[in-house]
Amino acid sequence: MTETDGAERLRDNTKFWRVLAAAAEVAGLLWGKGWAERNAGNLSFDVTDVVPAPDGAGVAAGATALPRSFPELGGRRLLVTAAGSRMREIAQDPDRFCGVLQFSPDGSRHAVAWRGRGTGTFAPTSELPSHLAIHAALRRRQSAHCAIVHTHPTELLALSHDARLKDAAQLNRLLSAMHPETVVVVPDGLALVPYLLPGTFEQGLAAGVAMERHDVALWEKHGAVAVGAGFVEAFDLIDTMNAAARLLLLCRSAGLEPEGLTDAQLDELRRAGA
Ligand code: 2HA
Ligand code: ZN
Repeated sequence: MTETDGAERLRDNTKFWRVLAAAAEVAGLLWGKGWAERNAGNLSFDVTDVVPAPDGAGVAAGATALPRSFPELGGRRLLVTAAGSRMREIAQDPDRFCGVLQFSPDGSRHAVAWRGRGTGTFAPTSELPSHLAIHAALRRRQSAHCAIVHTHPTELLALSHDARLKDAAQLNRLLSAMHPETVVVVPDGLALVPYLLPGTFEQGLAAGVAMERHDVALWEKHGAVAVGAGFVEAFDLIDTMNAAARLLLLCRSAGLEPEGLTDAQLDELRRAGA
């Protein structure tokens, strides 16, 4: 399909516009939270079941070749935010700052199937490797989750600079003791991904591995990422974990060492949620 045909076909696609509306809503929340300086953060959504396959379904030979293929993504379509786009802009104009990528049947290449309104060309987010690796992990998990949110949540990031908190179990214990809600909303806790150069394939693959068993991950000294049925659900996971981090830092900055929930109280919470 040409990009113009794509726009024609998507005009009356209510489900597609709902995805864009949710992207706009969450982009506004991220900006409002102060987690989205300049072009920080990016979003993606597997729209394979929402956006029909382009005519001829093939991805032209001129399509972008990936450094490695993601067979799980073969033939699929992903909505992704544009390189350099700002969350505060996406909140206003989601159809201008998002595009749809169509993957080749073997998942080794992608082409722009829809480039958004008003832009000459569409270049996907610099964090595309992590989005691809995480969507591939979701397919391997046979997850129904379609949405990925990456952002820079201030308090979680501050904690990721604490050299004493390099161990995910220890960090999760600390966060859940601060805030019962974390046990309810993120029962498996978050994964910790050691710092790697943002936007690299190496970082993306590490992000994908972390999401094999988790719905939310903290990327050391960089940001957080979460998956969910929709953008709002993914946002909620980061928001809940960040609330626990904020409480911890607030206590510490007030000079008090928080008592936290006891092991017995945490066990009781887990049993209640099970
Ligand atoms: O898209 O968040 O990690 C900008 C970033 C880089
Ligand atoms: Zn980032």
